[in-house]
Amino acid sequence: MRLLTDPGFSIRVRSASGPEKAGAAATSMVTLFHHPFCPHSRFVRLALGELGALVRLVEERVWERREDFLLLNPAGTTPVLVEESGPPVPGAAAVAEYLDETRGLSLGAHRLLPEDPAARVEVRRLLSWFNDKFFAEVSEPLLMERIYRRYMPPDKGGGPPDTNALRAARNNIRYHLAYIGWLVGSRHWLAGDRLSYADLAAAAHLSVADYLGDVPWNENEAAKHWYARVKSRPSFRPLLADEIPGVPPAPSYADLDF
Ligand SMILES: N[C@@H](CCC(=O)N[C@@H](CS)C(=O)NCC(=O)O)C(=O)O
Repeated sequence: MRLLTDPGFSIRVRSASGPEKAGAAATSMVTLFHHPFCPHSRFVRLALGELGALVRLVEERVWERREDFLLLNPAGTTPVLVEESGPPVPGAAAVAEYLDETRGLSLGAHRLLPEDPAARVEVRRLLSWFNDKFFAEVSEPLLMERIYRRYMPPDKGGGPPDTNALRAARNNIRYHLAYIGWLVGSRHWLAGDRLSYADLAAAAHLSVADYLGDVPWNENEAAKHWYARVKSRPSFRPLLADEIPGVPPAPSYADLDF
């Protein structure tokens, strides 16, 4: 696969309110081992973007089970965040907690994991909803069948997509979309009044399906409007520039006014 973000390529991801608000995150570079279409990695890129962090992206093809990568994360999964001063942080949930612990306060009232314990529970509940449930039911089968299998050698699971898995994912996404629409019917953002990790996780997973043209946006206007709000944030821009050779994005993927 052509590298979509060259290893070693650094990007400054600015927060909506400008880099000055990024606090400590603005001065220290982090390295993210990721795949451009791994939704958990996309979630971390969005969180880093909201924090205004300076990020070096290293693309990882997990099916190669590279030894140096397994040393960072024995599970062999992306994402993994590495900072000079600390241990590798594996997995979206651990990274979310780590970023909150090390940088959350710099966002003040815009902290992505709110201060109130009850509000934190709701954000964590929805974070798991998207990173675990939505992933298992929708984004993992789409990613595996439509993207990863294209590039995996046959002995590692490469080959044509399993159409039954795709059909199930395309059916499952419909009730998730309805749930998002229901949530934003009574709240401004998914977990409450403010943008949180819940919005970033939901949008990250949906963005993979959206690239592939597998989101039936016409079924839920409220969910569509919520997604348009998240998609318009500066933190989302780098994701909209990602492309997979041989799999062009759906026409509305990068369109902020879709
Ligand atoms: N619980 C982990 C799951 C990460 C995960 O499943 N990543 C996928 C790509 S999005 C992966 O690396 N799959 C390869 C494998 O499971 O071996 C997280 O939340 O980050």
